[in-house]
Amino acid sequence: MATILKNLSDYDFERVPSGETMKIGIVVAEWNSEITFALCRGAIETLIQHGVQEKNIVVEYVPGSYELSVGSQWLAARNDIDAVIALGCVIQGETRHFEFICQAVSQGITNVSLKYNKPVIFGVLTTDTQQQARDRSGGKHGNKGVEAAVTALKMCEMARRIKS
Ligand code: RBF
Repeated sequence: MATILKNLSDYDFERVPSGETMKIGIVVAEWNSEITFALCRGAIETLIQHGVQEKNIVVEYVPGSYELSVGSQWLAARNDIDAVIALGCVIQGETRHFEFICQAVSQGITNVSLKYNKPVIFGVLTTDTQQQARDRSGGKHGNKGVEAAVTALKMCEMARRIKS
């Protein structure tokens, strides 16, 4: 469904697995921190609502979205972490940095996920404007951090079921 029609915070609460026994890593880009810290708050609140214990949420910060790949890799490499959520915000500027960063981080976290055989969730907003990013980090289109947290819990449950 196109994002414009979807509220990123809308989901069926009952269909989200319990996170009681799960340990989740979150890596947050500091670039556009007004947005990314709001994504992080949304993710943490959602994880806690679904039973993840605060001590089982590990948050680390990297300078920008480009660094999310290696930051995710360092967390994914830890045996005790079930899934990693990568949170960033890349806003279209006047240069081609946007394309390079988006391409690098999307490919990078996919590689980490496949290398470590565990979920690494793409919680990166890629928008034309700051306002579009605000709308998706707790504004009128919800919060992508919430969506990322729900995705992490669903994928953790699937991994445990299939891999065990
Ligand atoms: N990082 C982001 O997370 N979001 C951005 O919108 C963003 N824009 C950038 C624009 C330019 C021109 C540059 C040089 C960097 C930008 N970065 C951005 C930072 C990037 O992800 C990375 O931290 C730095 O390039 C250092 O590797």
